[in-house]
Amino acid sequence: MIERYAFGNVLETGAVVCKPGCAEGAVPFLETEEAGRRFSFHMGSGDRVYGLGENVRGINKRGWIYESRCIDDPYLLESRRYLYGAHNFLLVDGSVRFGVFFDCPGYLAFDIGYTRASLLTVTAEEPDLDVYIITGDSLTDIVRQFRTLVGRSYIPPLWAFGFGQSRWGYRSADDIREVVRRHRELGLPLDSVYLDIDYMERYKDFTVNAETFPDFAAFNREMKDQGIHLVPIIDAAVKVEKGYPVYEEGLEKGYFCKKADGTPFVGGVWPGNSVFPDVLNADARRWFGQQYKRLLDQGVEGFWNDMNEPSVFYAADRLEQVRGQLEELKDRPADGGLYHELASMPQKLSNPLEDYKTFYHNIDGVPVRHDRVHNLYGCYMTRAAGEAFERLLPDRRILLFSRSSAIGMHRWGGIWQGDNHAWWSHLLLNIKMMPSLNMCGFLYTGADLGGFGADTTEDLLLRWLAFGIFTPLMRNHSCEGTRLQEAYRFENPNGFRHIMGLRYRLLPYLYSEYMKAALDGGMYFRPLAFDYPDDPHAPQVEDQLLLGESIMVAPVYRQNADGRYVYLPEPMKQVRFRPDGSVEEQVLSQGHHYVAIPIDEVVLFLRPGRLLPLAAGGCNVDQVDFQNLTCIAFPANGRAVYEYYHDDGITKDYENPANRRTLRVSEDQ
Ligand code: MIG
Repeated sequence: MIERYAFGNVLETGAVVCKPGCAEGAVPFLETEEAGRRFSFHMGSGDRVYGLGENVRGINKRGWIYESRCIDDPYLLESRRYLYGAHNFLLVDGSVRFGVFFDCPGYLAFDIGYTRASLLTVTAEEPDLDVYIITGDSLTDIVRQFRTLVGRSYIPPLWAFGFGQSRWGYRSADDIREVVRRHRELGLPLDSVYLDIDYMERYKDFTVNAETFPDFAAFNREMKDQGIHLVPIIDAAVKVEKGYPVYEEGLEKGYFCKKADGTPFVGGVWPGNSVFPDVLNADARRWFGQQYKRLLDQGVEGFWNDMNEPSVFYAADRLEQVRGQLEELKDRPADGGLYHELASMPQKLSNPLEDYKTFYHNIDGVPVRHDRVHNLYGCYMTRAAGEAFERLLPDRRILLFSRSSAIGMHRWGGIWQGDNHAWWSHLLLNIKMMPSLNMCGFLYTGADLGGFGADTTEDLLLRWLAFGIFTPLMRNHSCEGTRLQEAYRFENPNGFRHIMGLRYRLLPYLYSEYMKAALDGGMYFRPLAFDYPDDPHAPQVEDQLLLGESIMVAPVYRQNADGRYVYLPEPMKQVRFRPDGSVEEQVLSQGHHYVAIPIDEVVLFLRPGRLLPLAAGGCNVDQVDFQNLTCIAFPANGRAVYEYYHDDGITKDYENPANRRTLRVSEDQ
């Protein structure tokens, strides 16, 4: 059951697709204070709190304070309270069980036992919001209802489930050719190469540098002939430059965010002084979305939207102030005071939270100050693109994912998990974030495999890939200036070939599970406690995940570990994929086991009565045969079944009953 409680003047966020009427009376479970500003819940000692999508720390969110306040900060540290997204959905389980969604466009704080260990308090900066309370038979049931409320998750084309190679630093078509050549030479599978900001002409959105990428359309064709899709980045900010059509046209039509005096807000990002498309305005959004056509027309079929928190290195006005302050310091004698003044200058230059108060959106003719709707910006930038694709190519799927997001955006695109580091702790963070995001509707997601910042190591990349082969978005991406981390840079290409190749053997299962999760409101990744609610150990396990109906994964995330302890809530079949191509099956009893997992092997666990379909593999998605499957089974009472989904992976005929069939194995056959 879903009930909606409205407070204040609710601003439409677009998160919900079918809004129930307003419920009367007090919000169940929560104490409400100050008419919509604060909600609290007394947690029983064993209660668990799940949700919040993209954020730091564990699957159980108890014991910390989190916020919704999308920001570009490339240090995903445990001490942070908010990252790039705003995912205001919580699930409480224990003495009572309910889901709660706070539908609002502004800042929120979730104090989940931080100030007082037993108290959960949600505080809204603006008391204008809808609160949805969802009750149901199980956590999965509540999530399913929530997902009906917010609408079907984004579905990418099938090729986007292949492996993608990326790096901030590929500068030319020849750089890209080299990446493809090395993968093909070593038999490392590859379906896409990502273009970071350097493909553009001086960081201008929707342009291509004609010197480094001559004839971009021909280059796209050349790559597609080799089974490769190019996926360019699009930044939120538009360069201020006379004669640049996107700038000129947007300016003339008044489509950029404006300051109180009516002039466009100017901030510095990669292209230098830039303006910000008012994607919350319907006309501006349509116009911005239409710009993607410039690249679609040259054969592009996928995009990643970046810097859309929006990221502002400096507001032009603030920069001028700081310049003035520097001027004043010119003649000051050098001493400790001067040092501290100067050392604090970078922080003074960039204060996005203050700068967000200095510009406005035009929402249906009403000026709305940015900070009040801040968390919707990335969501609406991606929606602009998604809506444009529906207009321009209604029958085709286009790959689209974003850095910043809010619930609602899950209908238009996926997300990647931002600027992580090549740290073992961030591999674990990646594992924990997956189910939290899935609850909130974000299914097409993954982290930068190998780590974005800092230097990776061969073993970290191998272990990370051994988890990454299970995440819908599987992309190796890294930052300029860090150690080169394409699989072919390391000593042991066999290990990489085996692990990355396994993705293509598992693809029929992974795609089938993705589609069922999207179409039926399920979770692709689930914490153990969701499926084994009566198992007292299950809620303790945050480093193993159930994936779809058949399997459990238990990645290694510690350096120099030769395996790990795995908890089995029921007997399961351990399936070991060895580098020589052989598959070893062994039934393990319920309980704890130490499982040896050499650096170039992958182990997963098959549940009783279930099947795991496998394909022969391939070096890109086109080569995978989704019809001729072999099945690994763990029969219970002599039978194992699996509901298999497959479709053409290109069009949107999702509901066709021919897409689903039941695979069965019985022991007496
Ligand atoms: O200020 O485009 O998260 O993936 O490589 C950094 C360069 C801008 C941040 C993205 C990252 C990307 C990088 N971008």
